[in-house]
Amino acid sequence: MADYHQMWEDLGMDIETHDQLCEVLPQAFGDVYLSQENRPEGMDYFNFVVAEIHGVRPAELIEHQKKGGKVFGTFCVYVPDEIVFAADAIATGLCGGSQFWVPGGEKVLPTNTCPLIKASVGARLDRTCPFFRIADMYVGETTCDGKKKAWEILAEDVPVHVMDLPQMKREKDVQAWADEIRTFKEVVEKETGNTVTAQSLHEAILLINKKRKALSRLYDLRKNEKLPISGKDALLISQIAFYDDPTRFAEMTNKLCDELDQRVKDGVSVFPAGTKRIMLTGTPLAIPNWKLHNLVETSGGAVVCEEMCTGTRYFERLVDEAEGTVDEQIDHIAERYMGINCACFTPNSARVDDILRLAKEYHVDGVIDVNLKFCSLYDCEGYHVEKALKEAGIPVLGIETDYTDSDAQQLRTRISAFIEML
Ligand code: BJ8
Repeated sequence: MADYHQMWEDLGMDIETHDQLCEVLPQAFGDVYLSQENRPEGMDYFNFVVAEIHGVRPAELIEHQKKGGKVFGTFCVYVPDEIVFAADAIATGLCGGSQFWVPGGEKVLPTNTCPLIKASVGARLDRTCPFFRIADMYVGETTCDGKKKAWEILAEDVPVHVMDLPQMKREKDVQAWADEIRTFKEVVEKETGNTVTAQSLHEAILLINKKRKALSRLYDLRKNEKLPISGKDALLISQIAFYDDPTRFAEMTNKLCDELDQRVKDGVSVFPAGTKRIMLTGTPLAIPNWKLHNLVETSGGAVVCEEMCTGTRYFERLVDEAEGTVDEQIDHIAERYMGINCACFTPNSARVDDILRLAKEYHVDGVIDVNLKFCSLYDCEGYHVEKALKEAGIPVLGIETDYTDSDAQQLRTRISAFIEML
C-alpha cells in the first residue's frame, strides 16, 4: 500500500491507533479472501480497493473537496444518493463493520447497543477512519432508536442532518418521504452552493440506477446451479458499492460479470457439485464484517444471496428513469426507496414475501436469519420470517452475533450441523 500518513495526519486522525488497524486488516483479508481458490480475475480490482481502503478513495474525496466539492456521509439505504450527486457532491457510506471501533462507541453509548452503531460512532470519535473525517456532513435517519440517539452524540462533533423516515407505508407516508427528500435537497443545495436541476437529477438517477443494474446482474449470476463466484466475493462487492465511485464501480462490476458469464457458459463453479446453497437474511454486514460468509463457506455451504442492505435491499428495483420536473423525479425517488423493506416498518410483511421469492429465485437449500446483537427490530421480525420459511418447507437457522470472534467456534458448530442436515 502507498504511504498515506501525511493525508491521515492532515485529516486530524489518531495515527498511532489507526496504524494498529492497518496492521490487522491485510491479515484478515488474506485469510478470508486470498485463500479462496479459482477466484475470478475481475476480483483484482476489488482486492485493490480493499488493500487501499483508507488511501485511494479518501484521496479522491479530498481532491473533490479541494475543487470546492462536498462529501456527504450516509448510514442507511433509505438516504437517496441521487440528490447528493445531482448537486455535484459525493455520497459515501459510513457504516462501521469492525470490532476495532466498538470500544470507542461504548465510551458514549450503552454496551447493549448494536455493534453497527457503536462502531460507527467509535470510528468518528476515535478519529481512526478517514471517511469519517472527510465527510462534510453526516446524513442520519429515524430508523431505529439507537441510531436516533447516536446522531445526537455525533452532532456534537460534526454537522448532522437527520431525515425523518416514516414507519408505515400508506400513501401519505410515501408523500411524507417525498417531502423529506425535498427538504434534504434544500440542505444539500445550501451546503454545496449548487442547485439540483431537472437535468442534473435525471443524470444522477441514471448514474445510481447503473450501479443497481450492475449489482443486479452480479446477483443474477448467483442464481446459476454452478456458481461462478463465491458468496464472500459477492458480499465484498456489495460492501464496496457503498463508497466507491459509482461510474467506475458499475464499470468494474460489469467487467467482472462478463467474465462470470463466460464461466457459466464453460460450466465453471467455485464450489464442488452438491454444495448446499444458503441465503442470509437480516441485519446488514458492513465492511469488513465477513464473519458469517466465511463460516458458511468453510463449513460446506455456499452463500448465494443476501436479503440484507448489503445485498438485495440495496439494488432491487430502479428509480423510474422518465424525465420530468425536479418534483416529479423526487416522487419517483420516494416511491423507489419506500419499496425497501426494512424491519423498522410496521407492518413489514412485504419483507417476508421478498425472502420467500428470493429463496425460490436463488434455489436455496436453507436460510440463515442473521441478527446483530441488540437489534430488536430484526430480532422481533425473525418470528414472522422464520415462521413463513418453515411453512414454506425451507429450513431456517436463527443466529445472533456481533463483531467479536468469541462466538466463532460455537457458530461454526451450529452452522455445520445446519448445513449437514439440509
Ligand atoms: S434500511 S437495516 S441500513 S436501518 S442493525 S443500526 S436497524 S439496531 S442498520 Fe439499517 Fe437502514 Fe434498515 Fe438497512 Fe439499528 Fe438494527 Fe443496528 Fe441497523
